[in-house]
Amino acid sequence: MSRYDKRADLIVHEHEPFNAETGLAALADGPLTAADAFYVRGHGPVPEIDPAAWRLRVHGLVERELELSLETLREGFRERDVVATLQCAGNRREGLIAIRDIPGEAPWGPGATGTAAWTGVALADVLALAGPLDEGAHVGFVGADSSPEAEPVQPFGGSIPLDKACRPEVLLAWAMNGEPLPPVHGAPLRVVVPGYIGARSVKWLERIELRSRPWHGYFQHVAYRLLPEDGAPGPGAGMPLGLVALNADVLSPADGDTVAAGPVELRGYAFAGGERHVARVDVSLDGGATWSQAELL
Ligand SMILES: Nc1nc2c(c(=O)[nH]1)N[C@H]1C(S)=C(S)[C@@H](COP(=O)(O)O)O[C@H]1N2
Ligand SMILES: [Mo]
Repeated sequence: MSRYDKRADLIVHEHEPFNAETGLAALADGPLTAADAFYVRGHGPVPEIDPAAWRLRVHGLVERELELSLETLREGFRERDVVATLQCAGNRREGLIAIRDIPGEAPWGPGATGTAAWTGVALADVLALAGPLDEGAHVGFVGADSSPEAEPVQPFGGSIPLDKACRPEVLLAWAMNGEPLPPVHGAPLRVVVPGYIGARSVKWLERIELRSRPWHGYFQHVAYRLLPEDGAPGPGAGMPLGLVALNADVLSPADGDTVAAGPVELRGYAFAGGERHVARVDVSLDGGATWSQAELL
């Protein structure tokens, strides 16, 4: 066990704030990723939160402002379970950096992703109680952590469109794989937005703000954006990232491994956010010259 009760086989990119990806063997182990193997992406120190004093504020373009304790969330709303993949927008950045450097960003391999069973309440149920006003088109989330990486220094935040927020798979979660949510993963409560880049699944959630426009904070208006080839990062430059783009990787055998002649069982993942389900997987053994459809086991 290392820091934050993580297994020793995590690949640590940064110690403070703690940033580490799931070991490839752990990721290839099965469809669910154990909490002690799950990747961690943080932009500031893990905040210390007293769960008894903690409240979730829901405000902005709503009929009724809410202030909810954990007890009210647990007792006042229907509990739901969702199995969902989180994937950092920086997943597999190592491969991009091999082509052109991305200054100041960690060279994440294919392990900045993981799938867990999350338990909590549907964001939609909480929003229904608050009553979004007609002008409310985006749902903003703010965490309790403060990020010195942001300009100016500010809490981590982001937003998703209201129509996504009202879908039943978007959770306010207090448990991960049947255990209380670990502090490093956002306890006492985090958002889980299946299909969107991990950055929208805000940890240590303190505030939900109904807005007419997308989130204007650093982590959506400046960072986590897609830039044209010759574009420079800056406020509003490029387009905000949203749904995770279709991507895939082979986890085992590892790059450079020698394998015996004959059939080889490959392990890996293919994932696309939103309604674009992965229909098939093709494999090339000759660097992309020819492809054959994989038989999925
Ligand atoms: N409050 C807060 N929420 C956050 C972050 C953060 O730094 N602070 N990082 C985001 C990013 S970029 C990702 S990829 C996921 C990672 O979630 P995990 O650390 O539980 O794997 O959390 C997101 N939520
Ligand atoms: Mo991320």
